[in-house]
Amino acid sequence: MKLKKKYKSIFFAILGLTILLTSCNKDDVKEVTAADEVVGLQKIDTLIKGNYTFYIYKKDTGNLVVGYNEVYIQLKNNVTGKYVEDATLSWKPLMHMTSMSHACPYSTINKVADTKTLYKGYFIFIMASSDMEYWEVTYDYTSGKDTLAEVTNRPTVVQSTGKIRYKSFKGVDNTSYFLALVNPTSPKVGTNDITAYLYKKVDMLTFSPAQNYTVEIDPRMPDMDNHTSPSNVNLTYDSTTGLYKGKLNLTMTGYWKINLIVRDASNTIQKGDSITSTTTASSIYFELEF
Ligand SMILES: [Cu+2]
Repeated sequence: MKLKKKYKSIFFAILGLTILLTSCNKDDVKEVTAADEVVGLQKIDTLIKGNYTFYIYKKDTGNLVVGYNEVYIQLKNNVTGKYVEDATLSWKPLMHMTSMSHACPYSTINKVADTKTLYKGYFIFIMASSDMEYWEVTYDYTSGKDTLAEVTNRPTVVQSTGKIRYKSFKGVDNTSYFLALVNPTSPKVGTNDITAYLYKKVDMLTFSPAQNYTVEIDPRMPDMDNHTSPSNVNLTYDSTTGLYKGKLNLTMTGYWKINLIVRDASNTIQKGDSITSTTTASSIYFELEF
Protein backbone atom coordinates (compact mmCIF):
# COMPACT_ATOMS: atom_id res chain seq x y z
CA MET A 1 0.00 0.00 0.00
CA LYS A 2 2.72 2.39 1.03
CA LEU A 3 4.83 1.39 -1.99
CA LYS A 4 1.93 1.96 -4.37
CA LYS A 5 1.44 5.46 -2.98
CA LYS A 6 5.13 6.20 -3.47
CA TYR A 7 4.99 5.13 -7.13
CA LYS A 8 1.90 7.24 -7.57
CA SER A 9 3.61 10.36 -6.25
CA ILE A 10 6.68 9.70 -8.42
CA PHE A 11 4.37 9.33 -11.41
CA PHE A 12 2.69 12.66 -10.73
CA ALA A 13 6.02 14.34 -10.08
CA ILE A 14 7.28 13.22 -13.49
CA LEU A 15 4.01 14.21 -15.13
CA GLY A 16 4.19 17.66 -13.52
CA LEU A 17 7.80 18.12 -14.58
CA THR A 18 6.98 17.10 -18.15
CA ILE A 19 4.15 19.64 -18.37
CA LEU A 20 6.42 22.31 -16.89
CA LEU A 21 9.23 21.59 -19.38
CA THR A 22 6.87 21.43 -22.35
CA SER A 23 5.28 24.76 -21.53
CA CYS A 24 8.71 26.30 -20.98
CA ASN A 25 9.81 25.09 -24.43
CA LYS A 26 6.71 26.57 -25.97
CA ASP A 27 7.57 29.97 -24.53
CA ASP A 28 11.10 29.66 -25.90
CA VAL A 29 9.99 29.17 -29.53
CA LYS A 30 11.03 32.37 -31.30
CA GLU A 31 9.15 33.49 -34.35
CA VAL A 32 11.31 33.42 -37.49
CA THR A 33 11.45 36.92 -38.94
CA ALA A 34 12.13 38.03 -42.51
CA ALA A 35 15.56 39.18 -41.32
CA ASP A 36 16.31 35.71 -39.92
CA GLU A 37 15.61 34.16 -43.31
CA VAL A 38 18.39 36.09 -45.05
CA VAL A 39 21.06 35.56 -42.39
CA GLY A 40 24.28 34.61 -44.19
CA LEU A 41 23.15 36.10 -47.51
CA GLN A 42 24.70 39.21 -49.08
CA LYS A 43 22.35 41.94 -50.27
CA ILE A 44 23.38 43.01 -53.76
CA ASP A 45 20.49 45.28 -54.76
CA THR A 46 17.51 47.16 -53.33
CA LEU A 47 14.99 47.95 -56.07
CA ILE A 48 12.02 50.15 -55.21
CA LYS A 49 8.99 50.37 -57.47
CA GLY A 50 5.68 51.90 -56.34
CA ASN A 51 4.50 50.19 -53.19
CA TYR A 52 7.05 47.41 -53.36
CA THR A 53 10.73 46.88 -52.74
CA PHE A 54 12.66 43.97 -54.20
CA TYR A 55 15.67 42.96 -52.12
CA ILE A 56 18.16 40.92 -54.13
CA TYR A 57 20.66 38.63 -52.39
CA LYS A 58 23.32 36.09 -53.17
CA LYS A 59 25.28 33.69 -51.01
CA ASP A 60 28.81 34.98 -51.51
CA THR A 61 30.32 38.44 -51.63
CA GLY A 62 31.37 40.23 -54.80
CA ASN A 63 29.66 40.65 -58.13
CA LEU A 64 27.54 38.32 -60.18
CA VAL A 65 29.78 36.24 -62.42
CA VAL A 66 29.85 34.68 -65.86
CA GLY A 67 28.50 31.17 -65.17
CA TYR A 68 26.13 29.94 -62.47
CA ASN A 69 24.61 32.44 -60.00
CA GLU A 70 22.09 31.54 -57.32
CA VAL A 71 19.99 34.63 -56.60
CA TYR A 72 17.58 35.16 -53.69
CA ILE A 73 14.70 37.63 -53.44
CA GLN A 74 12.55 39.12 -50.71
CA LEU A 75 9.66 41.37 -51.62
CA LYS A 76 8.37 43.98 -49.21
CA ASN A 77 5.07 45.78 -49.33
CA ASN A 78 6.08 49.32 -48.36
CA VAL A 79 2.54 50.28 -47.36
CA THR A 80 2.03 47.50 -44.82
CA GLY A 81 5.73 47.05 -44.06
CA LYS A 82 5.23 43.30 -44.43
CA TYR A 83 7.12 40.87 -46.63
CA VAL A 84 5.03 39.16 -49.30
CA GLU A 85 4.77 35.44 -48.57
CA ASP A 86 2.78 34.22 -51.56
CA ALA A 87 4.27 36.21 -54.43
CA THR A 88 4.26 35.12 -58.05
CA LEU A 89 7.64 36.37 -59.21
CA SER A 90 9.37 36.21 -62.55
CA TRP A 91 12.42 37.75 -64.13
CA LYS A 92 14.02 38.21 -67.49
CA PRO A 93 17.69 38.84 -68.24
CA LEU A 94 18.76 40.67 -71.38
CA MET A 95 22.19 41.82 -72.46
CA HIS A 96 22.34 45.00 -74.48
CA MET A 97 25.35 44.89 -76.75
CA THR A 98 26.39 47.60 -79.18
CA SER A 99 25.12 45.70 -82.20
CA MET A 100 22.45 43.37 -80.76
CA SER A 101 20.71 42.00 -77.65
CA HIS A 102 20.65 38.51 -76.21
CA ALA A 103 19.50 36.62 -73.14
CA CYS A 104 21.11 33.76 -71.21
CA PRO A 105 19.97 30.53 -69.51
CA TYR A 106 17.91 31.23 -66.38
CA SER A 107 15.41 29.54 -64.11
CA THR A 108 11.95 30.33 -62.86
CA ILE A 109 11.69 31.81 -59.35
CA ASN A 110 10.50 29.52 -56.58
CA LYS A 111 9.92 29.79 -52.85
CA VAL A 112 12.82 28.50 -50.77
CA ALA A 113 11.61 25.46 -48.82
CA ASP A 114 10.78 26.06 -45.13
CA THR A 115 10.86 29.84 -45.45
CA LYS A 116 8.03 32.36 -45.47
CA THR A 117 9.56 35.27 -47.32
CA LEU A 118 12.47 33.94 -49.38
CA TYR A 119 12.43 33.12 -53.10
CA LYS A 120 15.23 31.91 -55.31
CA GLY A 121 16.34 31.09 -58.82
CA TYR A 122 19.47 31.19 -60.93
CA PHE A 123 21.08 32.86 -63.92
CA ILE A 124 23.86 31.40 -66.03
CA PHE A 125 25.35 34.60 -67.42
CA ILE A 126 27.24 33.94 -70.64
CA MET A 127 29.16 37.23 -70.93
CA ALA A 128 30.63 39.86 -68.64
CA SER A 129 29.19 43.36 -68.73
CA SER A 130 31.23 46.45 -69.57
CA ASP A 131 30.66 50.21 -69.73
CA MET A 132 29.19 49.95 -73.21
CA GLU A 133 27.50 46.57 -73.01
CA TYR A 134 25.32 45.76 -70.04
CA TRP A 135 22.94 43.22 -68.58
CA GLU A 136 19.44 44.25 -67.69
CA VAL A 137 17.30 42.13 -65.39
CA THR A 138 13.59 42.86 -65.17
CA TYR A 139 11.82 41.60 -62.03
CA ASP A 140 8.06 41.13 -62.11
CA TYR A 141 5.56 40.68 -59.32
CA THR A 142 2.20 39.67 -60.72
CA SER A 143 -1.17 38.62 -59.41
CA GLY A 144 -3.23 36.87 -62.04
CA LYS A 145 -3.01 39.11 -65.07
CA ASP A 146 -2.10 42.18 -63.09
CA THR A 147 1.46 43.42 -62.78
CA LEU A 148 1.76 44.76 -59.24
CA ALA A 149 5.38 45.81 -59.66
CA GLU A 150 7.98 45.64 -62.38
CA VAL A 151 11.48 46.93 -61.98
CA THR A 152 14.52 46.82 -64.22
CA ASN A 153 18.03 46.73 -62.90
CA ARG A 154 21.51 46.73 -64.42
CA PRO A 155 23.66 44.35 -62.41
CA THR A 156 27.39 44.19 -62.94
CA VAL A 157 28.48 40.80 -64.24
CA VAL A 158 32.20 40.03 -64.13
CA GLN A 159 34.39 37.29 -65.49
CA SER A 160 35.07 34.87 -62.64
CA THR A 161 38.71 34.99 -61.56
CA GLY A 162 38.54 31.78 -59.58
CA LYS A 163 38.75 28.18 -60.72
CA ILE A 164 36.84 27.28 -63.90
CA ARG A 165 33.22 26.32 -63.12
CA TYR A 166 31.62 27.31 -66.42
CA LYS A 167 32.28 26.50 -70.04
CA SER A 168 30.51 27.43 -73.26
CA PHE A 169 31.30 25.54 -76.43
CA LYS A 170 30.07 24.67 -79.90
CA GLY A 171 29.03 21.05 -80.32
CA VAL A 172 29.71 18.96 -83.42
CA ASP A 173 26.03 19.65 -84.20
CA ASN A 174 27.02 23.33 -84.46
CA THR A 175 24.79 24.18 -81.46
CA SER A 176 26.07 26.52 -78.75
CA TYR A 177 26.14 24.82 -75.33
CA PHE A 178 26.51 26.31 -71.85
CA LEU A 179 27.73 24.03 -69.07
CA ALA A 180 27.80 25.34 -65.50
CA LEU A 181 29.01 23.55 -62.38
CA VAL A 182 26.66 23.97 -59.40
CA ASN A 183 28.14 21.62 -56.77
CA PRO A 184 30.45 20.94 -55.05
CA THR A 185 31.11 24.45 -53.77
CA SER A 186 33.21 23.13 -50.87
CA PRO A 187 34.78 19.87 -52.07
CA LYS A 188 35.98 17.30 -49.58
CA VAL A 189 38.25 14.25 -49.68
CA GLY A 190 36.13 11.29 -50.74
CA THR A 191 32.89 11.12 -52.66
CA ASN A 192 31.24 14.44 -53.55
CA ASP A 193 27.87 14.98 -55.15
CA ILE A 194 28.56 16.74 -58.44
CA THR A 195 25.78 18.70 -60.17
CA ALA A 196 25.70 20.93 -63.24
CA TYR A 197 23.32 22.58 -65.68
CA LEU A 198 23.63 22.09 -69.42
CA TYR A 199 21.76 24.48 -71.71
CA LYS A 200 21.75 24.99 -75.44
CA LYS A 201 21.02 28.10 -77.43
CA VAL A 202 17.84 27.98 -79.50
CA ASP A 203 18.07 31.62 -80.59
CA MET A 204 19.43 34.87 -79.15
CA LEU A 205 16.59 35.11 -76.63
CA THR A 206 15.85 31.43 -76.03
CA PHE A 207 17.99 28.95 -74.13
CA SER A 208 16.65 25.54 -73.23
CA PRO A 209 17.98 22.73 -71.02
CA ALA A 210 19.79 20.04 -73.02
CA GLN A 211 17.93 16.92 -71.90
CA ASN A 212 19.11 13.34 -71.54
CA TYR A 213 22.72 14.03 -72.39
CA THR A 214 25.60 12.54 -70.39
CA VAL A 215 28.46 14.53 -68.90
CA GLU A 216 31.38 12.16 -68.46
CA ILE A 217 33.94 13.11 -65.83
CA ASP A 218 37.60 12.16 -65.57
CA PRO A 219 39.13 13.95 -62.56
CA ARG A 220 42.92 14.31 -62.74
CA MET A 221 45.70 15.86 -60.69
CA PRO A 222 47.98 17.49 -63.31
CA ASP A 223 50.61 18.24 -60.66
CA MET A 224 50.80 14.59 -59.64
CA ASP A 225 51.45 12.67 -62.87
CA ASN A 226 47.88 13.35 -63.91
CA HIS A 227 46.57 10.54 -61.73
CA THR A 228 42.84 9.95 -61.64
CA SER A 229 40.54 8.47 -59.00
CA PRO A 230 38.30 5.39 -58.89
CA SER A 231 34.52 5.07 -58.53
CA ASN A 232 33.38 8.26 -60.28
CA VAL A 233 29.85 8.34 -61.65
CA ASN A 234 29.12 10.31 -64.83
CA LEU A 235 26.46 13.00 -64.66
CA THR A 236 23.04 12.11 -66.01
CA TYR A 237 19.95 14.23 -66.47
CA ASP A 238 17.40 14.48 -63.68
CA SER A 239 14.16 15.60 -65.32
CA THR A 240 12.60 16.65 -61.99
CA THR A 241 15.21 19.29 -61.21
CA GLY A 242 16.73 19.79 -64.66
CA LEU A 243 20.13 19.15 -63.06
CA TYR A 244 22.83 16.79 -64.20
CA LYS A 245 23.90 14.65 -61.24
CA GLY A 246 26.85 12.35 -60.62
CA LYS A 247 29.49 11.35 -58.07
CA LEU A 248 32.98 12.80 -57.96
CA ASN A 249 35.66 11.01 -55.97
CA LEU A 250 38.53 13.25 -54.88
CA THR A 251 41.08 11.01 -53.20
CA MET A 252 43.22 13.83 -51.78
CA THR A 253 43.36 17.60 -51.33
CA GLY A 254 45.00 19.78 -53.99
CA TYR A 255 44.29 20.95 -57.52
CA TRP A 256 41.96 18.81 -59.63
CA LYS A 257 41.04 19.19 -63.27
CA ILE A 258 37.66 17.60 -63.93
CA ASN A 259 37.98 16.64 -67.61
CA LEU A 260 34.64 16.47 -69.37
CA ILE A 261 33.05 14.78 -72.35
CA VAL A 262 29.52 15.81 -73.29
CA ARG A 263 27.50 13.18 -75.15
CA ASP A 264 24.05 13.88 -76.55
CA ALA A 265 20.99 11.65 -76.09
CA SER A 266 22.08 9.43 -79.01
CA ASN A 267 25.53 9.01 -77.42
CA THR A 268 27.38 11.21 -79.94
CA ILE A 269 30.26 13.18 -78.42
CA GLN A 270 29.39 16.86 -78.83
CA LYS A 271 32.55 18.07 -77.13
CA GLY A 272 35.47 16.76 -75.09
CA ASP A 273 38.39 14.36 -75.23
CA SER A 274 39.44 11.16 -73.49
CA ILE A 275 42.63 11.39 -71.47
CA THR A 276 45.48 9.31 -72.94
CA SER A 277 49.27 9.28 -72.64
CA THR A 278 49.42 12.09 -75.22
CA THR A 279 46.17 13.95 -74.41
CA THR A 280 46.59 15.18 -70.85
CA ALA A 281 43.47 17.33 -70.71
CA SER A 282 40.08 17.55 -72.40
CA SER A 283 39.11 20.63 -74.40
CA ILE A 284 36.42 21.21 -71.74
CA TYR A 285 36.96 20.87 -67.99
CA PHE A 286 36.09 22.25 -64.56
CA GLU A 287 38.66 23.00 -61.87
CA LEU A 288 38.52 22.45 -58.13
CA GLU A 289 41.13 23.18 -55.49
CA PHE A 290 40.84 22.55 -51.79
CU1 LIG B 1 26.62 39.74 -74.73
